[in-house]
Amino acid sequence: MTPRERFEASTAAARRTLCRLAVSLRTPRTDPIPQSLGDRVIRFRDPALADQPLRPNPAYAEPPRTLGPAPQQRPTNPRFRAIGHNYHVAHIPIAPGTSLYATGEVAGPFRRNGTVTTCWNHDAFGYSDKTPHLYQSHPWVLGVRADGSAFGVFCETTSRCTIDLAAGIKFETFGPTPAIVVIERDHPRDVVRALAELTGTMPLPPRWALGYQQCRWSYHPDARVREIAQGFRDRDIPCDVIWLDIDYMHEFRCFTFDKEQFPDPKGLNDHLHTLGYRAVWMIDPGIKVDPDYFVYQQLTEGGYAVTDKHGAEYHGSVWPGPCAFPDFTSKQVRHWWAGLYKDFMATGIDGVWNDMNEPAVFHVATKTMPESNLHLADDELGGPGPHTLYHNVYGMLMAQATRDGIAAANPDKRPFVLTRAGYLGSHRYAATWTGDNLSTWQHLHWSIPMALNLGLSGQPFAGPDIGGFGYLATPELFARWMGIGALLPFARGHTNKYRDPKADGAGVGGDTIMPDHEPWSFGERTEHVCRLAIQRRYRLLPYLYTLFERASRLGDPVAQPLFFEDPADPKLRDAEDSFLLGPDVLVRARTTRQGECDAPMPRGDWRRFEPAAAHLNDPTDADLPELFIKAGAIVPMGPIMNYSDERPLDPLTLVVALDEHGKADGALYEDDGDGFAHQQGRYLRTVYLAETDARDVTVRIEDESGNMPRPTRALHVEIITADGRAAKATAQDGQPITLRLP
Ligand code: NBV
Repeated sequence: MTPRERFEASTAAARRTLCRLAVSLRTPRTDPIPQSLGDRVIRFRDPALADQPLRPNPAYAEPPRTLGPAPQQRPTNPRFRAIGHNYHVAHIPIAPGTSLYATGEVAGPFRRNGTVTTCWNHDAFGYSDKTPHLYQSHPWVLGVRADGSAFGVFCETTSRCTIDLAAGIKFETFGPTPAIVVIERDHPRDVVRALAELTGTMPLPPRWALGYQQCRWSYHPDARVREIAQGFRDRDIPCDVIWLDIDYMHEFRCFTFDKEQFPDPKGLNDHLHTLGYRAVWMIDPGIKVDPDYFVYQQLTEGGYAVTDKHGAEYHGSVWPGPCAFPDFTSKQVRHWWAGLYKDFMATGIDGVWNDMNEPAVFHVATKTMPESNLHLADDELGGPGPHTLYHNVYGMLMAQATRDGIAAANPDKRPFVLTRAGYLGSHRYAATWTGDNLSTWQHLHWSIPMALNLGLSGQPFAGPDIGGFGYLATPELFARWMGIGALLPFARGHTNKYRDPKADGAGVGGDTIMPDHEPWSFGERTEHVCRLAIQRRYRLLPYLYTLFERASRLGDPVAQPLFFEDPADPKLRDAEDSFLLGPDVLVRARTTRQGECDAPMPRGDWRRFEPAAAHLNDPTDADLPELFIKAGAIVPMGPIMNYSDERPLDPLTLVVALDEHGKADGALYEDDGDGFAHQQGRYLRTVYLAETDARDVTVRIEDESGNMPRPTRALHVEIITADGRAAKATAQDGQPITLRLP
């Protein structure tokens, strides 16, 4: 059967099922039907609709198995209500003192109580806290009760839905009957881990993707790309990745190169590689309608495009003018799309950036394709159906196909994809950024809570456009933003092409070109702060990589909210300008022009440390967030490098903060930084332990695992004492080392 025949057969079947399922106006029922999906993971169904088949949901890494009925009475029992067969409400009451988080990619307050978020992927240039929906959909809420115990609620729907947190948790869905899945745990971190058991974890990215990355819309022609790349090296500002935005394409045709401006993409990528860079190039979903263009030819010949409600190829306008859109809901189409990356990647491209995949469409009020458009959708996704069912997962499925494509093109390398649109679970395929923010203090402030809420929604690899995308940054704002952005999981500077975003309301068309937004574009002082900010990131890379490995194994967010440290402390619940990097490092940032950091410190003893600047209190460093290490922790650091694999990790520095018992410990994870040998055991995980005997502190290896040999290297130990003094000593890694406390 061709995809189209299959589609027609199944839409007829779907229509028959819908008729059978149509329900009339019903009165509310209060006893949901609970099924166990695992230890304290319960799926609730509306009792009135329990005979209806549930639609599969692509948030799950594997379809979850039901293990039988679950106990009836829980504080989080949802109450269901339905009107007709297409409108459902699930209400989950919350106890006083419960704080709510997550809800995916959202601007506005970090704690989400009182907010309403709509899940409907949307091209949201210059968004604000009033924008109902941004680029991604995560119908998922994390609740932290007064006693610090926690729960998570997932509304199993891909349709448009609102998450109303005004009074308890209310999901309103506009589509087929959803089930509600509730996860109960004693600590919020464990809820996020349990979510990762259902939705999968982020695969370990290549280490270079943790470095600083430089983008703009667009660096062109190729000589400008080379100039930017050289600019970082000449100024000793570390940078791992240069990004190529849409202007490299021939008239915005994906998988082509502009012959005049980019005559030799392979030569350009080779050159970037020589300087130690990786190159990430953009691919959008809109395929120019042009019978002479090979991608469009294959798309139409295969019948791979999304169609309108009559079954004709749908065309919507994007960058190249009228475009057709691959139907990523079909495995066959994803396979075809993946294949397109073979030649593209052969030019030496290292990673791919999927933009506009909400999918964004120009010149229509909805900014996307009609909801009546039709998708081929495989049975695993729920079978053929209208765009309204698949809109929110379109971007995730595109990222999946992209990841498959670049993995097949470079089977020995870890794929790196960045996606703008996403759905709960898209961390399995791609990292993300928070879209077209603006160069304002408000947007700088939001960048922390946005990354935190994405982390609590299962996406650990996220960050903002550093400096802000729209508008011209000021030197002060840019410096401050770099200080913060360089400590968030995904660290990329980016800016708009045009300076006047009002030109057509979408940042397009104004003819004033945005001035440069590189770290050196705002004068010497800003350049100095940016250099320090990025150097800090590179010194912390061994720790960051250890956190990413933990995220890929357990699902822990890399950037974590302060309340992870003490979930029962109500004072930590609203912290927006301070966050934890993993369990052991605390970041306190200034996100307003004049003000100081507002957040309280969590309990316990935290000590200032400074990885890059010469002095803790250098006045030019006031733009950099303060960094603290937790008493009882050991944080591994590396040397400053121009790029992440410029040199081996030598010397390895251990920053040690002893607790009140004179002890500390901490882990370091290492592997080749790329490839898959780590999956066969070629890694080294070392747990270092510091113990005190009178005034002597001995630091030694407590545990090691993995079969990567320990590199021969120097070990620097720095003990930060409670009064801020430091004891330092050097030895050979692998040997115990003893220091006298000052
Ligand atoms: O490809 C151009 C831009 C890109 O730079 C930006 O990061 C995306 O979010 N893209 C949006 C399309 C144009 C936006 C106005």
